[in-house]
Amino acid sequence: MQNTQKRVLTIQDISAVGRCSITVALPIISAAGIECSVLPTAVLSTHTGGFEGYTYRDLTSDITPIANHWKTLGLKFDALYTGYLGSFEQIELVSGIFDDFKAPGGVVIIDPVMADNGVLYGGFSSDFPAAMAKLCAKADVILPNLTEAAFLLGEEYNPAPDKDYVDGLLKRLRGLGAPNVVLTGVSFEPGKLGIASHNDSGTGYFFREKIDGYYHGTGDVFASAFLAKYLSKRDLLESAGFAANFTVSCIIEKQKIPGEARYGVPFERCLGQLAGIDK
Ligand code: PXL
Repeated sequence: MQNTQKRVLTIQDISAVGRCSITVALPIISAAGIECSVLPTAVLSTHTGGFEGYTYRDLTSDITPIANHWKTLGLKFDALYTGYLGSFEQIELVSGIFDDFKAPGGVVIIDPVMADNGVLYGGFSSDFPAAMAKLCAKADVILPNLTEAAFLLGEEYNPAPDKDYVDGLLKRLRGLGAPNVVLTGVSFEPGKLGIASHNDSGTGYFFREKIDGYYHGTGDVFASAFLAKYLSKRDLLESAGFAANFTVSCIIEKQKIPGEARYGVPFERCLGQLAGIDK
């Protein structure tokens, strides 16, 4: 048994219903044996992807007092992980939190949640991606999907990427400043879907059989499982492959249970796969 336990801070919203952001990150990271602290940036009654009339309580003004209290405790985190951030001001504050709370040897992992299938999520203005790109310069690892990658770079979305395009995209993403990039939603042939990774050691790919359909919250499942594995192994492609396999397991469970996509995937049934990966 190790005599230390890794400690993570995740900074994103609480969507009370719909299995995404903190309600996904906290259980997944905890199941991997890692302590997970949370900095909630907003509380919503549901996420914004498929529900009408959701409530939104902005917690931006709580961020600095929370951080100030933590400073008095001398807290540091082995990883800081951000997902959905709701405003320019939150991006600015989060940037300062990276500076103040990253432990020596710690990592910043940014999932630049803001878009999918060629379009920005509702509520994000067209200049938001540039601010997110600036934040990404402070990350050790960024985890965009293909749409977010295009928005981060100010490029047109390419709905049918080939390998040359993806290889170029990975290099341009790295040019934003993060030394490790994992691109999700990559497909070069019908029936296969996966990820591409890129860092100093080179470019790697990992594919699984494509499962048709839309599964809400799987980006957050992927990012949380990636973080859990990466913290113990620090191997980019292996961690991304592990997270892809975990996400596919959750989708397979979803297919066994009838239910609306907007309520997310039953990752709870797969948490056992995470036990012991911190060792
Ligand atoms: O799963 C990403 C996510 C997180 N938080 C909120 C969202 C979404 C995606 O729609 O709406 C509030």
